Amino acid sequence: MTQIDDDYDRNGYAVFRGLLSNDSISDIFDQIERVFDTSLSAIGERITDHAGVDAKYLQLKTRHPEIKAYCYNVLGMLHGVRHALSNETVLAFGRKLYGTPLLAGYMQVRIDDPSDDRLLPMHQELELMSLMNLNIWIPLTDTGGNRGGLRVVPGSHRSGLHVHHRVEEPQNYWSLPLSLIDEERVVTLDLAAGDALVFHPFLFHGSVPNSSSTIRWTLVGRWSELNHVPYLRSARASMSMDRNPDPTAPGNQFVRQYLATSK
Ligand SMILES: O=C(O)CCC(=O)C(=O)O
Repeated sequence: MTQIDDDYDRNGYAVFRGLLSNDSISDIFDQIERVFDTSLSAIGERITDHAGVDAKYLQLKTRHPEIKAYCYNVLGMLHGVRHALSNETVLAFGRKLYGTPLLAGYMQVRIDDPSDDRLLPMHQELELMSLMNLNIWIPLTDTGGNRGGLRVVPGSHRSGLHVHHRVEEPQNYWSLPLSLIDEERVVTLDLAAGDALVFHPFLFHGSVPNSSSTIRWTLVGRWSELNHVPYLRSARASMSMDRNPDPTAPGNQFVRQYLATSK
């Protein structure tokens, strides 16, 4: 067993240090900036060449929030982003973990500016094709300290699948019940740009506010394994699972064994 295997098994997450080189990170930022330049110039906004990617993002966000949202949707499709989130070392780890080929799920670039308008509460990673998946979170800027990042509860992946409910704060999103979160066990991860965090779908995790004056940039990807995919088990199943999957729904028979309350 390697250190990565051991960490993942015990804590529900592990870190591949220095997975992306500085050159790869620069290349991804260049691609992101090209997306912003394309929109800015198409809508007649002035582009200051050396403004940098942060300023261009904030320019769009302040002046054209709808186009900014469209750019956000497109960034996860950039080839540099897909390439980084399909790193062979990480995927080999996932294939060994689950013993099946992996299905590509939602890939995104997260942009957390100091307004903190995208913070996620503590949750498990659900609503994917499979109940079981490998999640990859790669900061493009150093995290921890006052730039915030991700907080997790080590070992929480062993507690099973929990019911989530919708909360308005910090964002209209799904949250684990607060009573489940023992704040004394919460760890804020301190990762360098280019490190890759891999984590189990049941790991309790959520955002840490960005109290710096800079933007936190992160790549996030999800890979589903094949053995817990309702869509492959019933012609009446949807392609993505529900946030709170019903064990009696088509193709969901396996869900019952993971429900936290059944333990
Ligand atoms: O990066 C963050 O702040 C949170 C990301 C996260 O929890 C997720 O994508 O599921």
